[in-house]
Amino acid sequence: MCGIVGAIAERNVVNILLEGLKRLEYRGYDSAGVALVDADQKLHRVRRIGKVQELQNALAESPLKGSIGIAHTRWATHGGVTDKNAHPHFSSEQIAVVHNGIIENYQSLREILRSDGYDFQSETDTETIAHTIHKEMKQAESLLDAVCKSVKQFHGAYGTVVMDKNDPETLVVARSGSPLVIGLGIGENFIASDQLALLPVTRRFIFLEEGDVAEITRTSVRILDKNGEEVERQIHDSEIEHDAGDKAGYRHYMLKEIYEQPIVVRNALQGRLNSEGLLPGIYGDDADMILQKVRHVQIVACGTSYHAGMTARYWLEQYANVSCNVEIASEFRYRKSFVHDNSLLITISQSGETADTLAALRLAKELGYMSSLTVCNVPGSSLVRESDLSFMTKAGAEIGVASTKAFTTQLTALLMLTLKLGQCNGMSKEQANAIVNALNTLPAKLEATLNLDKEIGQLAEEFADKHHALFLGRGDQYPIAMEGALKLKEISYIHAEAYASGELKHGPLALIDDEMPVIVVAPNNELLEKLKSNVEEVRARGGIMYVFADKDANFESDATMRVINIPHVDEIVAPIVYTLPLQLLSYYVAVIKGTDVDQPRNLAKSVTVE
Ligand code: HGA
Repeated sequence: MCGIVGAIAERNVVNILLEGLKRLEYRGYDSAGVALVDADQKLHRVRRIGKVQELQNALAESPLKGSIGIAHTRWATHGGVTDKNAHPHFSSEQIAVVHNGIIENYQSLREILRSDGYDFQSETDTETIAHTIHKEMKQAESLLDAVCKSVKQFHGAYGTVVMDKNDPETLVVARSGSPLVIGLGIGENFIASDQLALLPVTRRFIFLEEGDVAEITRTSVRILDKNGEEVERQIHDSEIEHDAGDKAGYRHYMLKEIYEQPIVVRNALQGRLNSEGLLPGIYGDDADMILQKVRHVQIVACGTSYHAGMTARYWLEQYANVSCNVEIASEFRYRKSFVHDNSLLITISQSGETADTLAALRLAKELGYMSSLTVCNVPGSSLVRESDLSFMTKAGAEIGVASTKAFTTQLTALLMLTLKLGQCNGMSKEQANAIVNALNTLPAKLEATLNLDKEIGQLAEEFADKHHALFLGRGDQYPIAMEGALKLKEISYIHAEAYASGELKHGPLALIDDEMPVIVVAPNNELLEKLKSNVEEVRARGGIMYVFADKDANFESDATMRVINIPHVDEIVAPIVYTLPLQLLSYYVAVIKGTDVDQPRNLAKSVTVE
C-alpha cells in the first residue's frame, strides 16, 4: 500500500527519500512523488505515474536539492492513476502533504474549501488535507497548531506528513488509523510509514500511537497525544534482523520466499518447541493464566491470513476441543456478533497493520472478549502493541505481494497454539506427541516438497492459455485450496475459485469442461474416499484434473488426470506441506504469462486502508 518517507537533516535528503520509497516498493503502488524545500526556501515537486525508477529518472534529468523533504508511493483510492493525483499535494504553493488512508468526509470538506476560495488540482481526498491546514495556518500559532486544528475535521484514516515552505525547520506528522514511525538520527530525523524504509539511516524508532500529532525538527521530537497532551513515547531499537535485501540469485522475491519456507518454519519452531513439546513461557508472562481459561476462539483476519485462520479452525476443534469461529475482518467489524464466555480473539496479519483487522481488534475490546492474541510477522506493529498477547511468526521480511512464507509460518504458529490450548483443555498425551512430532519433522518435509519444483514448472505450461481454474479440497485442505486459488488469481490473473469438493454437485459442476482445469489437493486422510468420488464426478463430465496426492492415496495418471505425488506427511501438517506445490504452480504460471510476479497489478501489501 502507499508508502510515506520524510526527512529533515543538514545534508541533501533526496537520496534518502528515494531509497526509502524503493524499500517500500514491494507493497504495491501506482505512482510516486517527492517534494523538497531548497536553501532559498522554494518548494519543488516531481511526480510520476509508474515505478519509483521513473521518478528517479526525472530527478536525474532535473536534480533537486533540499535538506527537508517528503515523498510518497501512492496506491490510488480516490482519483485515477495520474501525475496530478500523485502525492505530495500542495496548497497555495506553501503547504505540502503526503497521506496514506482515506478522508471519508472529503466531499463536504471540498465544498467548504471551494467556497473559501481554494482551487482543487487533483481528484484526491488528500488535497483537502493540504487546503484545510493552509486555511488553519491563517490563525494558528504554528504548523503544529494548524495540523492539530485540522485533524479534528477529518473523518476516516490517515497517516500524514506536512511541510510548510515558510518553516523549513519542521515536519509535522499525524497518525489515525494508518501507521507512522519516527526514525531518530544524530542531528537529523526521519518519518516513514514502515521502519523498513529507514533502515539505511537509523535503527532507532518511535512508533506513533493512534491520535498522535508530532513536530519533528533536526534535533527534537515533540509528540502530542489524542487529547493534545505532550507525551513521551518509548524508543525502540529495531528488531529486524536482516535487511529484506536482494533476491539472493532468485528471479523473483516470491520464488526466494517460497524457497525460504523450510528455514523460516524452523525459525518459527526454534526456542518454542523441542522433541518433548512446547517450551514454557513462549506466549509471555501471565499468558498461561489466560490460555487456561479459553473455551472459545474467534479468529479475525483478511486474505491469506483468513485462510490460515480457516485452517486453524479445523485444528482447534479437532485436536484442542475448543470451539472456533473464523471471520473476514471487514465483515466482523460491521455486524452484530455475540461474544461467547471465555472467548479469545485471535487476529492474524503479516504486517500487523491491516486496517480492517486492527479495527476488528479494537471493536473486540469494546465487545468484552476475555483476551486477545495476535499472530503477526512484524514486531512493534500496531496489532502487536494493542493485543494482550502476541506470537511472532518469524518469517522475516516478505517482499512479494502474494504471501507465501508468511502463510506457512502463520499455520505453524497456529498449530503450536492448537497444541497449547489443547493441553490447557485436557488433550491426550498421544495427541500432543503426534502434533509435536509432526511439527518437528515439518521443515524437512517442506524441503522435500520443494524438489517438485521442476515437475510443477512443466505442469504450469498447461495453464498458461486458460482463463479459469477450479481448486478442490476437503476438510482442512479446503482452505488450502482457497489459498491456492487466491495465489493463482493474484499473480497470474487467471480467474480461480475454490470449492469444498462436496459442494461440486450443488453448482460448480456446471462449469466443468476441458477448458476448466481442476486442481485437487488430496492427502491420504479419512476424507480420501469421499474426495475420490468427487474426482469421479469431474471425470464423468470431461474435466481435466491435476491431483496433488500422497503416493499411498493410489491415484493414477491417465488421459484426464495428472497426478503429482507429494512426499508422505503426517495428516496434521499436511495443509502446510500441500501449500507449497500450489504456490509453485501459481508462480510458474505467472512467469510463463509474463506478469509482474512480485508486484501484481492493482494489489498492495500491508493493506492499511479500509
Ligand atoms: N486516498 C489517497 C491515499 C490512498 C492510500 O493511502 N493508499 O494506500 C489517494 O487516493 O491518493
